[in-house]
Amino acid sequence: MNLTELNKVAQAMVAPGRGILAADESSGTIKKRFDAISVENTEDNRRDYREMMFRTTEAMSKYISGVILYDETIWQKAKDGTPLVEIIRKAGALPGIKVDEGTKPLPNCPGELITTGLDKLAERLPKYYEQGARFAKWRAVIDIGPDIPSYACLHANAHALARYAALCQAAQIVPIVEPEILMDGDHDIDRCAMISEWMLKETFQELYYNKVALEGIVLKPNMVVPGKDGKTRATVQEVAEKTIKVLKNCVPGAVPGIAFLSGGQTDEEATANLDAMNKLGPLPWTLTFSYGRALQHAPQTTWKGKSENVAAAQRAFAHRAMMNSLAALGQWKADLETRKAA
Ligand code: 5MM
Repeated sequence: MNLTELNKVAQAMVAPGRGILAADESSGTIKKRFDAISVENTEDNRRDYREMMFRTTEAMSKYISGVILYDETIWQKAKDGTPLVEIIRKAGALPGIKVDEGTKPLPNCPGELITTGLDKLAERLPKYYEQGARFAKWRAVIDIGPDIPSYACLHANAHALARYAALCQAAQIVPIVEPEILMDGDHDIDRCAMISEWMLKETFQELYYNKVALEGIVLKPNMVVPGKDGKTRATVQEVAEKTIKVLKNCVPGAVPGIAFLSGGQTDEEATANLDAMNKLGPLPWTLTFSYGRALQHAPQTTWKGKSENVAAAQRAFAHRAMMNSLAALGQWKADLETRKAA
């Protein structure tokens, strides 16, 4: 493992004012997104949609540091025959790859999930490296309920994250470590804070036992928010303060950066919360975005699968990328949202 190189890539992923586009929806998830805009879930439509974002050249080169791809996409070529990874690279962003293989029920733990994909991962990683991937992603999914999560679930998922991260670093690939506490449920923000802290402590302990070099990872956590069916909503300031408190208690300063998931927040909530956290700085790590839905909702609903909407959808994507870039610098203002690209 060349840690200097891994650290260079991790630093580039969280470079000031830049963040990650999570475009790694599995075929089932992208189907849900396409169903919502009445687009058929075909390989060509998935390619055209993603090509449209990757060709939003200015936004990609100024605001996007890397793109997380699904296995299908990393091997795909654009309509004109250019590999999609080449388009991403030419725009100045790094290609990355989702390597987990989704979740399965965790035995003896009703309602809880374990992320799969460790078998054969050591053999898959060099192929992705050869294809241009310089970072990878693995997501652990933790649900909050009256009796969950259990210690068994947190421990098993943290262990899998650490095993994945160690294998990535051995293959000279920076692992994005994503322990996601879901927003589903009616729990309050303090319960989310408590479970987030527990999972992060568990994750960093497992990373330590598996000898993962923290200088060569990027952490992708949830923000600390109330469950989406909870009675009490939280203010932006409260989300920012509680998230930073948890992160300061759990994440060593050796980690180059933290790139949040949006987790079902609205586009503007995800931007405002990130901005508020950065305004609380200076912080030990760079804080940026690695959003899927909060970057793609606007371009998706503008595009609707129609070629005549491509330019407007690219403007919508560029706008969200710019807003989140400003938030990553703590320089976003709500009134900038009204100057939306038409
Ligand atoms: C883009 O969605 C990713 C993949 O989801 P599936 O494996 O369920 O198809 C997801 O892992 C994503 O990278 C993160 O959760 C961040 O996305 P959001 O939408 O939460 O910002």
